Amino acid sequence: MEKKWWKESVVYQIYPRSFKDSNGDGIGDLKGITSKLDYLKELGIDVLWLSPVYKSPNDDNGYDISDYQAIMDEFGTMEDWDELLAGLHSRGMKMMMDLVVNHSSDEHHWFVESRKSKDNPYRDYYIWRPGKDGQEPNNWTSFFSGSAWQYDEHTDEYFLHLFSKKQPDLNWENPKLRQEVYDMMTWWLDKGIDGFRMDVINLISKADGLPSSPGGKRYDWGGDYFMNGPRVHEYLQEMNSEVLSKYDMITVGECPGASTEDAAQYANNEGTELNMIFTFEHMDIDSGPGGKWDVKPWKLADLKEVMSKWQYDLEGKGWNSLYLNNHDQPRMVSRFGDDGSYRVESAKMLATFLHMLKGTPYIYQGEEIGMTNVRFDSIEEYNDIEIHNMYGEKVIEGNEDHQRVMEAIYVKGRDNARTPVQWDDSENAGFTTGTPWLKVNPNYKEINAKKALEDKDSIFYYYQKLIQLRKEHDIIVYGKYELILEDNEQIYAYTRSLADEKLLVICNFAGENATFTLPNDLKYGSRELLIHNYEVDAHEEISNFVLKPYEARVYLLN
Ligand code: TEU
Ligand code: CA
Repeated sequence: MEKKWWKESVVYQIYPRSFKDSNGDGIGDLKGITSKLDYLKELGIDVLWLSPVYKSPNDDNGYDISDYQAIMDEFGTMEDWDELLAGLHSRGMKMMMDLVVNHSSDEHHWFVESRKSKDNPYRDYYIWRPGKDGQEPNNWTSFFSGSAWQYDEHTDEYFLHLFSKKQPDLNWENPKLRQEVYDMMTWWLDKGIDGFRMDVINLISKADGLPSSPGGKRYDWGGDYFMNGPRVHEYLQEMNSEVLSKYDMITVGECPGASTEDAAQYANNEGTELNMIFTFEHMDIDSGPGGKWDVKPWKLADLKEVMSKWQYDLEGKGWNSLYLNNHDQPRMVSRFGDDGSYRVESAKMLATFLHMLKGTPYIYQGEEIGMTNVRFDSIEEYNDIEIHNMYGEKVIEGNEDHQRVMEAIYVKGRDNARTPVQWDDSENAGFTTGTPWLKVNPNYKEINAKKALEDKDSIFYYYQKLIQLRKEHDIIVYGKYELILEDNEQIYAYTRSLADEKLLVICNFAGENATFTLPNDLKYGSRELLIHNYEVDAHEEISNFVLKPYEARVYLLN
């Protein structure tokens, strides 16, 4: 068990556009974040992950970067950024920047040059191919619907874009491009940042020859040819030796389609690549064979299986990251809990479940006050490019039922997570004095940070307690995980073990009472209730008891 500060940390993710607007233009900004640093300190988080704040035409809200070394005008200036970093550091918090280098914006000067001619020095910074029989070079579909290739008349070739057509993929095969990326990373690290969250970093190496997917559709999923590709570990090891190994920093790679075997290499204990990765496996348990928008009810058995697999498979080999939502995912309380009658109880239960697992926990803005999904009446009220492209393909071109697609958006759409943070019960939830870029969730009068701070039993203070416990008990960070009561359909229970101590984590995922029975082989001398989301009678025996809806308890056993 090697001790590391980034294992002991809790990370808080900010999606700057939606966090806090300081100047009334309706868009969250850097000064807005700086004005809330005391709030974050009060919560107790260690590291702030800032979703992209770089110059961008905002086709994908900053994940399309046109200048990696400048700040987006709407978010402020480099001086504002310096002030934010200083504000974090002076309060003992760290800053992790988003690194988006699988692709850039088509407005990045590299791409502006690249498309000029086939012999331009920047041509090979991107992935250009001639068409095949008057069609795209292969049949890959983009994450955001349609072909992953865009034709460019000027040089009569196509360029690859796994995301929007304004996000051309960078060509990592080109050592010059790689060096530019490393230099840029070094520049930020020398400015004093403490880490990087790396956007879809396991997509940077594409299979030789870019073969078409064997699936029969016009545009088909080609993930086998670009997820965890042939040279990805080589690139990350190079990045590690050129940049990462020179700093005491935190790194997390976003890795859709990575298995635990892949993860054991990306996040290996020897530290030759990254500290940890984001898996997507638990985010897929409510998707049918048709993918993300093919919504199906999820099962506790699936959650147990996926989470336990990641806990067991990385034990002694690598480190996990822990999250239940982010800017791309629905709100966790709406998805895995109950955002109606048991919103507070279930939000606390889910937080307990996640923070007691082995790994570094990530909190997404608004999670700490139990923010929920949103339902807008019309498609026009949505902003997300993924939602609009999908709606266009399915409803406008594909004649699917409008209402059915809207229902899927209500459950899975990324804008669920992107409505402005609800600060108080004043107009627009105190997010802006102007008109917010995306509508505020109408439940802000009930759910907001001001109210949470005034209520000692709020979700906010529950998170504060969870984070404090992490600082007080090594076992929460380093204890070994073991699933118990595997077949129980209501309760997810597990233990963590370190030296003579055991942590017993009991979470009722059901909206009704559930009976907990302690496994016979779990012996202990003394016990201490560390955290709980309902009143508990101190003398209650734990060999057998009834849990209330969404009840969670953590016992420390000796
Ligand atoms: O996301 C990549 C990714 O694979 C998914 O999260 C994807 O956007 C979503 O599930 C679609 O269903 C990263 C960023 O987190 C996301 O915001 C960006 O749009 C995307 O990369 C492109 O940069
Ligand atoms: Ca603003």
